[in-house]
Amino acid sequence: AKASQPYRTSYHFQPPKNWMNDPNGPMYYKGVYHLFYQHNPYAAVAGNISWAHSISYNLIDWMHLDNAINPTKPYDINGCWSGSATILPGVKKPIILYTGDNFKNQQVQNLAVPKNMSDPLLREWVKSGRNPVMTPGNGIDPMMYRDPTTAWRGSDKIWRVIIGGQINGHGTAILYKSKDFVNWIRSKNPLHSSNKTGMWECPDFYPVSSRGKKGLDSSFKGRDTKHVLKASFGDHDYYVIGNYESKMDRYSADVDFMDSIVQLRYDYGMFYASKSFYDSHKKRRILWGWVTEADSKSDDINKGWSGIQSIPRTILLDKTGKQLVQWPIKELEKLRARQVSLHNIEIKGGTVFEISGITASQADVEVLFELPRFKDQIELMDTKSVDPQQLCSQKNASVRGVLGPFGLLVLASNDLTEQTAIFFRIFKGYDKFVVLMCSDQSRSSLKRDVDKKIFGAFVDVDPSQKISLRTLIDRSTVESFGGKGKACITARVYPELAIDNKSHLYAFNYGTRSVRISRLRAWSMKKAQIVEFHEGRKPL
Ligand code: DQQ
Repeated sequence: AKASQPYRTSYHFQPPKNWMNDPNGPMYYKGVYHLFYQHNPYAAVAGNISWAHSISYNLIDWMHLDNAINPTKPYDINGCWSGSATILPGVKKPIILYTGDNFKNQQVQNLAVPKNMSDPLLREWVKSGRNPVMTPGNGIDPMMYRDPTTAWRGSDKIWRVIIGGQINGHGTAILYKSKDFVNWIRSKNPLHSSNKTGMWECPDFYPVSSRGKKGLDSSFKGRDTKHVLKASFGDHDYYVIGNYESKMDRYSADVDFMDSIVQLRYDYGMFYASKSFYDSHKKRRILWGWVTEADSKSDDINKGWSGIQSIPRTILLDKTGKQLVQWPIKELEKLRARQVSLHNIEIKGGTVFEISGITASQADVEVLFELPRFKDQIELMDTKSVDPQQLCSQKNASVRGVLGPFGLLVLASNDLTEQTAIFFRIFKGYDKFVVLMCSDQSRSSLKRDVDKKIFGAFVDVDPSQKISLRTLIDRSTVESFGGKGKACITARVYPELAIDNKSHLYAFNYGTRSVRISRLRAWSMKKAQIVEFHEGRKPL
């Protein structure tokens, strides 16, 4: 691996080296957070997939342990693929369900449990003698049958789990039930399916509260809850919100997958194969997602690593009930160091100014924008039929409008040759004003062979109120939250000039009208402690 590592992140989770993809089996168990992940122990490219394992006490500082599950058996010899952990009540023991790619390259589902319950870190895991516990058959394509969710238990005490699949060409959440977690019976009907999508990878299914700010355990039953179903396909994590009726195991989505132009995604940038878990300690639901690289395979081999995890996010149902809101976990704030603040500053149309005094390559920035009064002078847009990503690509950061683009230029070189722009634009839609959020990577690096695709999303906020933006900058990662977490966009960038202390942060407004920053706070971020375990190392 390269000695100089300008792109290695400082506070996003990464293995010491080599390939990482999906987060697996996240859980909180007896004071310890566990994260497993898809890992190639031998190279910075996909292959030899095993379950690597790390632990933490705060979800920010991590200790890497030995792999928890390796491909060793006929039923998983071609890879130990994604899966989830469930904490069995009563005995209070965690159990993992994962997909094995077997000796015939068929996908089957397997169990693993901790070898030694008195080890607080649960370092060793053993596979069940009953594996595989679920196998394809009866209309299931053995190549499209994977990624079991955390199980949930109905009032009938029966466990349920869904497996991602494709049946008759349709994305499907295949449902299984079990009394003892070992003998699983496939239900006649899937929990849900869609004829508008293909294969569903890494499904997730969980309740969210329509009142209050607490997360819910996967088995929670009670009033004022909705259920979220997430599926990963076409490079994105899409979700629907709906009602789950556990007696009949019927799920109905309020607005189904791909049914409207509003296709809800956790993140409108790079974020895939995510998984959530219920943190019983802090009563919240936390989401992890895999953020892949946007550079080339040979760059990855050269760097010696590929893939990071998003900052864990708390997920709640928005008060409209129509979407989720996500926010970086509170614990991240402990890494905030030097702070700069600005109040009530006007940014005239066509201007840029530098926000100095912090390490711009490693920062947490929160801004509140306030717009002047406006009515009809702004651009009309048929926002009901336009794809926000396309809109951001056509109207990138250099295209001037009336209200917008305004926002931040991050990981920018001092002459702005390199810059990643996260910004808003306001349009007049049919019946209301619409806020577009973009993350423009097109000028992020002088390097070729890097995917510089632009990302975009509509943010369901009223632009006559203040518009908030939080951006986490971490060397090659730009993770942005618009409208207090109503729209998230994660991007990977590889500047050549704007690295380390040559990296700058700016605020800009290329609209013709001026806008105000009613408040801006930016912090230098410390490095998280992400270390390798060895006997005798003192706990974090
Ligand atoms: N990654 C795993 C599969 C899953 C895919 C293999 C999603 O289980 O479907 O590494 O990224």
